[in-house]
Amino acid sequence: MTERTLILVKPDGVARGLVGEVVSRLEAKGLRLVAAELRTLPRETAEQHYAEHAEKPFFGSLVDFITGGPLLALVAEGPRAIEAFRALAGATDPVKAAPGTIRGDFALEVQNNIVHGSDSPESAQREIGLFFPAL
Ligand code: IDP
Repeated sequence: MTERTLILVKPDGVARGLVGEVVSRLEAKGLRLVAAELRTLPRETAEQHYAEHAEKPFFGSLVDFITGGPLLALVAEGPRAIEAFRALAGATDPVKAAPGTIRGDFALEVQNNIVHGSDSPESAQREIGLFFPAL
């Protein structure tokens, strides 16, 4: 059964020239791109996207970071796409992420961890609706 997931190459990933690397890895895995757009997020969209973290101490910094430059928003699909991309991304904390994963290979700081991938079918539906309402 095909599933869709929302993926972001966050502003740190775009600034560091890692868009090609991320897209190449997900395509090599067999995920298929359905939508892609480079954009700078308004604060309101960022706050909605990360609403579950609104009470966390790092929320303000996270919103500053994710709105601080262009990001690449993607929708990809494939069998178990959500879990498949989370496995490619690696653990949230890049120091704990396994080498061979995107975060494990390219990041050191928990906030600036290169990519986002939806974590459940409910999140994917909500996030795809937020970023690509026409899909
Ligand atoms: P995920 O992106 O692996 O799903 P979440 O726990 O949902 O991880 O956190 C969302 C994002 O918030 C992370 O990807 C990271 O950018 C940031 N973040 C998470 N925990 C911290 C923290 O302790 N300090 C700063 N930023 C954090």
